[in-house]
Amino acid sequence: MQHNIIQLHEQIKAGDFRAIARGVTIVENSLPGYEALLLSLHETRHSRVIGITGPPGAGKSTLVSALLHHWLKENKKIAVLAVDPSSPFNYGALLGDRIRMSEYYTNPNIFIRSLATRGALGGLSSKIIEVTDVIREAPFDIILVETVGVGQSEVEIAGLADCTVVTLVPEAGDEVQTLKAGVMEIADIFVVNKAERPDAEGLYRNLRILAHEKAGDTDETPVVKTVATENKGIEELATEIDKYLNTQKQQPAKHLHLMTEKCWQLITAQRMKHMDHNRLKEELATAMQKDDFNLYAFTKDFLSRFVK
Ligand SMILES: Nc1nc2c(ncn2[C@@H]2O[C@H](COP(=O)(O)OP(=O)(O)OP(=O)(O)O)[C@@H](O)[C@H]2O)c(=O)[nH]1
Ligand SMILES: [Mg+2]
Repeated sequence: MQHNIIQLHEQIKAGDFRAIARGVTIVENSLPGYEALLLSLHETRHSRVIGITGPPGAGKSTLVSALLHHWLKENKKIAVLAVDPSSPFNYGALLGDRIRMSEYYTNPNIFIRSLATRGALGGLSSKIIEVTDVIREAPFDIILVETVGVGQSEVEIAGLADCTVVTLVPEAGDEVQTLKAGVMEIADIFVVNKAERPDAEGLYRNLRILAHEKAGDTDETPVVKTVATENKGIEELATEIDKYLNTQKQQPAKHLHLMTEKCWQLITAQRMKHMDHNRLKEELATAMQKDDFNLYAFTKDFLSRFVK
């Protein structure tokens, strides 16, 4: 391994913020040393990854900020990773309300980073997994990862977090009936945010019913009502997260399941690395001109040339 990567790894393990930021940049952009750094990571860290996901505007950042504030009071060391944030200044602005900005930039207990990997080659989810694992190497107690999405992307991040919090808002009330089965699968905790709204109760009840139906002989997925902007329900949410993480420790089968999901994402990304959607389209356009065009023959040939 390159000497500088060994050194960087040591600094990350020691919790040096500049080294962590550098490590994230290397991995995010697949810079030299990228693979060596990932290969040097250990799997014995104790930090817990909490995924906060949900549709755009559901209040994920506000929730993250409220949770962050809550845990800071307990002297926890926390990293926040925001994926595809609508505004890179989101957290700065949000935290500004709660913590003095100067403190936020110098507080040794908070590391905040956003990842703008829209359209990343090899897929976004593998990048999030890799970056999270780099941050996990540092001595944080908690890593909060905010990702946008309802649907596929949620399913993709299933293996990322030790605890996945799916955040919904009352407007989603009718959609709950049609929520993809995958979303039910990945939610360890549901949050009904903006719960001060009158229709929140309906969503809450629907989710409780769904959680009950899904449960079988395991515990029901908790549903927590929050008003993130007013810190309401945050304590309860933090308690549910703690509770979930504590029971999860005794569930090796779940851990194995999450690891399998993560590994699957990484394999998919590796296999797709040389794929190029535009190129595929161009080649198809040419191939389809021929009378003897066969999609399966084309696919076989394309794969043999691009998947190593
Ligand atoms: N009324 C009300 N507004 C809220 C609540 N929580 C968040 N908001 C507001 O909802 C808007 C979106 O909040 P964000 O925290 O940025 O939502 P987000 O899910 O992170 O949004 P994206 O990252 O853009 O997907 C902001 O104007 C918040 O102030 C809440 O509990 N009640
Ligand atoms: Mg946000």
